[in-house]
Amino acid sequence: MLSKVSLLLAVFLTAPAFAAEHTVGQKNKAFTQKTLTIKQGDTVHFENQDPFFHNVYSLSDIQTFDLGSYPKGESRDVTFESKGVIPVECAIHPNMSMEISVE
Ligand SMILES: [Cu+2]
Repeated sequence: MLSKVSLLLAVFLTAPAFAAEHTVGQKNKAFTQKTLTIKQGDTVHFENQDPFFHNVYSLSDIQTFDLGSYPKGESRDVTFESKGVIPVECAIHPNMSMEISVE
């Protein structure tokens, strides 16, 4: 019984205290930040602020994702579960790129 309580406590104590949320815009065919440092478990909202479609994807070994293409005013979310530096790009505009550092 005691060991079960200890295990639960250990899991609780090692979990991130608060998962934060961040917003990165896509504006003038660029991400509004070239780099963003976040904590493991945080969520990033990628918000399209341009009057045309953008995409968000990463081919990183750390976390691969593709949020598809979406228009102005929409945002899509990624929760980053693993530590490392993750390059993020837009498939529609090859010059658009940024990096997310998950600590
Ligand atoms: Cu784009």
